[in-house]
Amino acid sequence: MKKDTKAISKTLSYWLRHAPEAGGLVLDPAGWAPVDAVLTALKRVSFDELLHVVENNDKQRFELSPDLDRIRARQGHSIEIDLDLPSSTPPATLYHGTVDRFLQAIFEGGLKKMARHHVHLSANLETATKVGARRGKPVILIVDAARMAADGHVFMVSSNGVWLTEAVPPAYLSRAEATAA
Ligand code: HQG
Repeated sequence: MKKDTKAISKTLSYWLRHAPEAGGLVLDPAGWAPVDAVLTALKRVSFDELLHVVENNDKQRFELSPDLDRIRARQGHSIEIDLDLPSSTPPATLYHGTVDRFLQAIFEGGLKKMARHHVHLSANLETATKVGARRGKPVILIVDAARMAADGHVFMVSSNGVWLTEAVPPAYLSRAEATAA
């Protein structure tokens, strides 16, 4: 009876962030897909099950429009989407979790958005540690967001609390002392 919510979530991430055509979907410029079309593409998933996936997703990756007619990913796209987020003043310090093998390139060229639309930063160490741990032993970088903002760098915060910016030059980066196992 219970569908695999994790599998549905992965499929949704793929369609809504990277490859809408794989689900036969067309996203509007802000990344919204019609819920009807998503349900048709998912096959045998009811609206209630979709709602369950959206509400229980561990990182609140998806959101529904207030009228429940449309769904989108809150961030993390590789396709061209205008999330239309206002710029926000960041906390003085933000964190980025990565791994040792990227450090040299990061300290030379700064944090880059790579395949995504923005560099993703976290307001807390715990989240950054989890993000880094996806790739191996996490290494945490401290971002001097206060100084970046003072120097004119623009920050946005997604509706699920991820801090986004274009790039973080090396001058604003330092390595946190290793605490994570
Ligand atoms: C690294 C997940 C070499 C960067 C997470 C990272 C997050 C560089 C990787 C969200 C570099 C990009 C984002 C440079 C950055 N040279 N490597 N100059 N600049 N890197 O996945 O921040 O599950 O695109 O350190 O929880 O790891 O998708 O970014 O290791 O919130 O919802 O290049 O993805 O959320 O990797 O993760 P990613 P990220 P979701």
